[in-house]
Amino acid sequence: MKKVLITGIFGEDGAFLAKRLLSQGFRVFGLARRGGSIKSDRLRYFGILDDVEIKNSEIIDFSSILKLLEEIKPDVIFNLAAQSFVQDSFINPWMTSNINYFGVLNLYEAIRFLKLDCKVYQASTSEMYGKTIDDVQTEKSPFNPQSPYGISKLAAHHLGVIYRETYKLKISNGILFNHESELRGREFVTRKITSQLVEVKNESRDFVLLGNLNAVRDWGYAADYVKAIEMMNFSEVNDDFVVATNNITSVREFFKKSAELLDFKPMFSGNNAEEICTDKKTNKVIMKIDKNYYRPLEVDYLRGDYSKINSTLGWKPETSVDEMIEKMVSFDLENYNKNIYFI
Ligand code: G4F
Repeated sequence: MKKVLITGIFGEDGAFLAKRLLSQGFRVFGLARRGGSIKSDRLRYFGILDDVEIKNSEIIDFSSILKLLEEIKPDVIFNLAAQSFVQDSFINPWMTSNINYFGVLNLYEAIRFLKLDCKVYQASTSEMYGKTIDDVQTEKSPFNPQSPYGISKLAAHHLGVIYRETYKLKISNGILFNHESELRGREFVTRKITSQLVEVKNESRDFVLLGNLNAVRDWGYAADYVKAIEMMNFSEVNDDFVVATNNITSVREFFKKSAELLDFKPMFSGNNAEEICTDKKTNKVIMKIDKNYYRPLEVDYLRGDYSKINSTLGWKPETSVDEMIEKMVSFDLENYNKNIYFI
C-alpha cells in the first residue's frame, strides 16, 4: 500500500485530498503541529479523522521533519503546510517566511539526506505573480510578488526548480490560483461573503464589512484543484503547472452573485471607501467598506491559463464560479447556527 504524507492536512485542500486518497486505498499520514489537532474539523466533517494517521512534527525544525520522514518513508509527499493568509504576512513576515520557505528547504534537505525516492508536490500560488502585466498568466509569466507571503512562496517555488535540476528530486510545483469551497476558512473573502450574508439574511448581522471590491480573481473550486495536484504527484512528469479556470470575477461581482442567491436585490452606490450595497427590496444596507481590510499592497488582477496541465495531464476545471457560489451559499444556509467553524 502506497504511503502518502500530507503536510497541512487540516486545511481545505488537505481535507479534500485526504478524502480522495483514502477512498483509493492509500495509507495517509498527516503532519500536525503541536496543538494543530484543534483544527481537525474538516477531517471530522468528512468522517475521516480516524482514518488518517496524524503525526506530530514541525516543518520548521529540521531534526523533527527528518525523523518523521525516516519513520514513515513516504512514497508521495504533498506539502500544503503554509501560513496562507496574505494579509497576515504583513503582520507576521518572519513566521510566514519561516514556514513557507525554510520549511520547504528543510523538507527537501531531509529527502536528500535520507536519499528518499519520493514524489513531492509543492503548493505554489498565483500570488507569486503579484502585480501582473499580462492579461493571462502562464508558467512563463513574470513574477512580481506584492507581499511577504508572495515572496516566501516564490522563493520556495524557485528552490523546487533548483532541487529538481541539481539533485534530481521529483518535485512538481502547482501554481494554484484562488480556490474556494464550503470548507474555506472565513477569513478569506469568498467564504466571508457567503457566511456573513447568510447571517445578514437571518438578521444576526447588520451588514458585511469588506475591503477592496475591485480586486479581480480567477476563482476555482477546491475539490477540482485537489484532483489536479493528485494528478501531478501520481504522474511521471516533474514540472510546474498553472491550475486555474481562465475566468475572472471581481470581489464586487462575487458579493452580488452571493446576495442574489439569498434573494437580496443588491444595488451598489458611492465610491471608494464610501461605497455601500443596499438591498433594493428593503432599502437596508447590506455591505459597507472598512479600510482596515485594504492591503498595504494589493494584487489587483489574476487570471490563469491552464492549457499546460490540460495538454500534459488532461486536467480541466469542472465547476464554474456560479456553481461554486451556489454550493457555498447553500452550505452556509444549511449550517447556519450549527457552530461548524473551519479554521
Ligand atoms: O480571499 P483573499 O484573502 O485571498 P488572496 O489574498 O487572493 O489569497 C488566497 O489566494 C492565493 C492564490 O492566489 C493563495 F496563495 C493564498 O494563500 C490565499 O488562499 O483575498 C482576495 C481579494 C484580495 O484582493 C483582497 O484585498 O479580496 C480582497 N478583499 C476585499 N475585501 C478581501 C476583503 N479579502 C479578505 N480576506 N477580506 C476582506 O474583507
